[in-house]
Amino acid sequence: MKTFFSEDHRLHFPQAELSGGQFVTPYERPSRVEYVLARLKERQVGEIVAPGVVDLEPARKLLDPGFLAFLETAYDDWKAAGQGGEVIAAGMPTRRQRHDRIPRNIDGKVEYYCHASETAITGGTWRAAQASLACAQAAQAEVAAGARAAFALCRPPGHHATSDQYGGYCFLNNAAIVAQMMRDGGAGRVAVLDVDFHHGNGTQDIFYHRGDVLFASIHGDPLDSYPYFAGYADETGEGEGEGANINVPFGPGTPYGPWAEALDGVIGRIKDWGAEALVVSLGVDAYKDDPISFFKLDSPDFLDMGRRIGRMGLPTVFCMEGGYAIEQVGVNTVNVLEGFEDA
Ligand code: OKP
Ligand code: ZN
Repeated sequence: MKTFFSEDHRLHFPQAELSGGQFVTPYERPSRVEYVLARLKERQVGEIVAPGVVDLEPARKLLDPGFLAFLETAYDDWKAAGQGGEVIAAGMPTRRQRHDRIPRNIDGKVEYYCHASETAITGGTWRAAQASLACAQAAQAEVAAGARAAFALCRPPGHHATSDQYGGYCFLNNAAIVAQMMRDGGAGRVAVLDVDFHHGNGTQDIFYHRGDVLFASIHGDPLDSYPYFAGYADETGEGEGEGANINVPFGPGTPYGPWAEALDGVIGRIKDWGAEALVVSLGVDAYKDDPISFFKLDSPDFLDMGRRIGRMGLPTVFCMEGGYAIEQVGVNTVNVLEGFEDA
């Protein structure tokens, strides 16, 4: 299958991430994708192609236009206000506060549109986020044109971004936008399968009330892991969306056995529901040595995961999400794609 990749991801590389009370080099760093590219070439998975220009129209329709306008100028506005460093939210709207008024002050706007302060915005973040989305859109177009599958090597990732908040290293929800574009392209029902270690709270939130896009995720129990305030099994969707949201949380140390059993369960439900197309939020941080996660999947498990997904037989767009055991990110990611292809 083809990979869509843009060098512009490099424009997003904050100096630091707030982690454990210290500023550390961000886990979500440019070198992550180098390992994926190297492995794709080594295994000759397929052509690696630069995407066309981003189309923000689908994003404007699906997400809050005010949020997009904020992202576009946040860094410049921050600098214009005399702030010394990169854009970092020091606070966020809390329980019982006003969520219906958007501050005029840029510092306040940042707090309003952010849900996790580990994630900084730099001068190149907006362009990198758009390039990441462009990769996802090019992969979607490839599948719309008849390819069985395509891989969007997105960076920065997207699944924690909601329609109006960034955080968790994510700015634009690539997978959600692709799912909507598949709907607009004629697929009656689209499923998003999120295999990243972290719950895809952004994608869940965007489709929670909708019956035409199903979201399913296997992830670290929110009692024990970021994003903490979403991802419980009793979040099943609301209104039209009731029954179209599936969460399978697991605790620390979970190996591939139960994980794969959950995947089969989720796949069965996606089939029964009648999905016509699939988006995979492909994070490989369920890997045993991932520095910020706690599952125990091994590299061959990712091959098996890909096979199971491939046997669904659906047109599929893979969007890269997380994976921070840098040197293994390539092997694990490409294993999923290879498993998928020889399913
Ligand atoms: C993004 B994706 C590290 C805590 C990190 C944010 C994790 C974002 C993961 N001290 N918290 O889902 O891989
Ligand atoms: Zn993750």
